[in-house]
Amino acid sequence: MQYVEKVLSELKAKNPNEPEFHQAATEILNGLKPVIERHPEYEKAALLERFVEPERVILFRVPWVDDSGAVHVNKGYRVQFNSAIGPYKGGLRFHPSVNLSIIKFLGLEQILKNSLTGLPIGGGKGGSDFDPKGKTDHEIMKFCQSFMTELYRHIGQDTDVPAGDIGVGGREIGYLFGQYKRIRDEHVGVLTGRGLSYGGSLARKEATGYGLVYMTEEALKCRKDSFKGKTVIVSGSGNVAIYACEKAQSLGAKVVAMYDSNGYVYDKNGIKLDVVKQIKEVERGRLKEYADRVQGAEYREGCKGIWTIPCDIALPCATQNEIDKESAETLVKNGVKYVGEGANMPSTLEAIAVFQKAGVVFLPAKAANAGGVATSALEMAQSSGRLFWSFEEVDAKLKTIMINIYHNMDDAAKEYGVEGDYVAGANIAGFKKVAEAMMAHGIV
Ligand code: NDP
Ligand code: 2IT
Repeated sequence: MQYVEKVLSELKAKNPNEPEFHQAATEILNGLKPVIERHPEYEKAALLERFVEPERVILFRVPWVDDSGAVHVNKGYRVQFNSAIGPYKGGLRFHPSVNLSIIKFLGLEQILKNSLTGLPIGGGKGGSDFDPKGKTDHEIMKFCQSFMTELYRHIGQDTDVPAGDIGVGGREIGYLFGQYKRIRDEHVGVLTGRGLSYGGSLARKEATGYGLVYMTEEALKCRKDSFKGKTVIVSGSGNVAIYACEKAQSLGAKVVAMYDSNGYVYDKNGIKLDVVKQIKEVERGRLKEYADRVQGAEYREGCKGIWTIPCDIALPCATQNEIDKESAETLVKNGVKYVGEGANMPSTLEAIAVFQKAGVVFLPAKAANAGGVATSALEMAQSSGRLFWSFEEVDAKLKTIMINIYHNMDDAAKEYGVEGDYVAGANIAGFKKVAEAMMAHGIV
C-alpha cells in the first residue's frame, strides 16, 4: 500500500532516533491498510500524516532539591497527541529510560486504545526521566510538586487528564493532585487514579490487570476453554502484574512466575500474591526477597529466563519489548496458547509474527490493557456527576467493556478479511471512530 509506505518513510525521516515510535507506528499503519484501501478520501485529507503528528508536544525542566540539599534537573514531557474524540487522556511514566520516542509511542497507542473503550477520551502521554527508586517520600513529593508546577497550565478536566503508568501510582498521583489543587484552587477530576478519599474510583487500582484477564477469559470462552488449571506467567510485579495475577488466580489458574527489573521468581507451587503485595506495595522492596520468604521458590537474576518456563498463557505486564523473537520462539516451543499484553508494546514486531504464525491467540496491548484507562474514564464520569459507584458496579462495567472490545476487534478483523489477526482488528476498530471524527472536523 503506497500511501502507508509513504507516511511511514516520511515519519522515520522526520523523527530520526525514535525507534519505539517507529515500531508502534509501523504496527498500527500496517494494520490499517485494509481501511485505507476502502477510504481513498483519507489520503486526500492527509489523514494519516495528521494522525501520526502530535497536536502538541510539551517539554519542560523539572528542578528539585533532594534531602541532602543537592539540586537535580530532570526532563518533563507531555505529548497531547489527539483530541478528536475527547480530551487528551493517558498516563505519566517516571522511569530513567523515558525519552520523547517512548512518550510518543505510548501516546500514539493511547489514541486507539482510548477509542476502543467506547468512551469519549482522546490520546496523550507524559512523564519524566526521573527515577523514583531509592528516593524518600519527601523527595518524591518535592519532585511531583515541581513537575506539576509546570504541567498544571497545560491540563484540565476537559482538556487533558493524566493518570499513572510505570513509576506513578497512588502516592505520586496524590502529590501531583495536591499541587494542582493548590495552584488552581479547583477540586476537579484533572487526574485519575486518585485516592478514594479525594474523588478516586473504586476498582481503578485493579482495573488494568483485571481487565486483561477478563479479555483473556473471553478469548478462552470463545474457544470453549477457561483459566481453570492453566499455567500462567505474569511478567512484572507492579500495578498491572499484581492485579492480573490476582484475577487469574481467582479464576483457577496457577501463576508460576513473576519478575521485577532485577530478576524473576519461579514458584512451582503457585505465586503467593500476599507476599508479593507485601514486598512490592508495602515495603517497596525487591522481588528477590520472595525466595527468602517462600519455601520452594527460586530466584534467578535477569529477566529473560522467565520466558523459558513452560506455560499455557503468557501475560507480559512490565514494559515495552520484553518479549523478543527468541523468547517468543521458546514460548511457542513450550506450548503457549494465549498471549495477553498487559504492558504497552511488550512484544517486538518479530515476536508478534512468531506468535501469529504459530496460531497463538495474541491479544494486543491497546485492546488487552484498555481496562485501566476505561476505568479512568469511569472515574471522570463519577467526578463530573459528583457520584461514587460501588466496587461491584465499576467492576461490572469494566468487564462489559473488555468483552465488547474483544468482540469489536474480532468482528473488525473478520470484516476486513483478516480473521483472527487481532493486531489488525484492534487497530482498525480503534481507528474508525478517530478517523470519522477527524474527517468531520475538517483540516485541523
Ligand atoms: P509499575 O511501575 O507499577 O510496575 C512496573 C513493573 O515492571 C515493575 O515490576 C518493574 O520492575 C517492571 N519493569 C519496569 N521496567 C522494566 C524493565 N525495563 N525491565 C524489567 N522490568 C521492568 O507500572 P505498571 O504496572 O503501572 O505498568 C506496567 C506496564 O503496563 C507498562 O507498560 C504500562 O505502560 C502498562 N500499563 C499500565 C496501566 C496502568 O493503569 N497502570 C494501564 C495500561 C498499561 P522494578 O520495580 O524493578 O522497576
Ligand atoms: O497505558 C495506559 O493506558 C495507562 N497508563 C493508563 C492511562 C489512564 O489514563 O488511566
